[in-house]
Amino acid sequence: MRVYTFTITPNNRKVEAFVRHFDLPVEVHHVSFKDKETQSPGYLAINPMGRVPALVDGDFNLWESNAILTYLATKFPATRALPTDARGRADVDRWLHWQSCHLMPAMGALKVADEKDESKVTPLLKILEQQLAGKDYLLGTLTVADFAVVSYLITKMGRQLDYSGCPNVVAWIGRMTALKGFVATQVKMPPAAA
Ligand SMILES: N[C@@H](CCC(=O)N[C@@H](CS)C(=O)NCC(=O)O)C(=O)O
Repeated sequence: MRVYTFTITPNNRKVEAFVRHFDLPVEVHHVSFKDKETQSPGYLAINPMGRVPALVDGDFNLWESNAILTYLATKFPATRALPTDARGRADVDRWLHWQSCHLMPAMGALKVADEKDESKVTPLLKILEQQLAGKDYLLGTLTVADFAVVSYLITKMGRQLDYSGCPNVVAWIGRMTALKGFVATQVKMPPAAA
């Protein structure tokens, strides 16, 4: 099994952190944007969107980061990162959809608004704060949903949000970033030129 990724973005980091956290037998291949690898015919045959991440498992190609997360958690049940009962699974799906339908656009709007307009993100942080009350992870125990959501909050922009009034979120981000998978996928920026 092979995953094509580019660690630095949240959709990629969530997948790579999951693979590394659980030491999954998945080869991690970092694509070269410089060489336009994601636009090559070979890669487009894997992912016609020409984006990363993507996963190849034998003759099965899968793209969309959250689909990759749930696939990996299903293939490797020892991760215990995806509930199998209907309600638990629906709960995970809820947070995965929330991440892609609400959190991601809100973070995108922030970028467009020159990183100053937090009006769309702040209410989402309050929802997370509520959800995390009395819990170590979004659903109590560690699931793929934690990987998907936190990856957006630990981007450069995510780290600059106003977390006042969100102690549960701050503690959870601390727990998540201490996980082996997130430590292993920290991007080391080159030192700024003097
Ligand atoms: N919804 C997709 C988004 C994939 C995506 O947009 N990937 C970006 C990096 S986060 C990419 O490959 N961008 C390069 C490009 O558009 O050429 C997912 O969650 O996997």
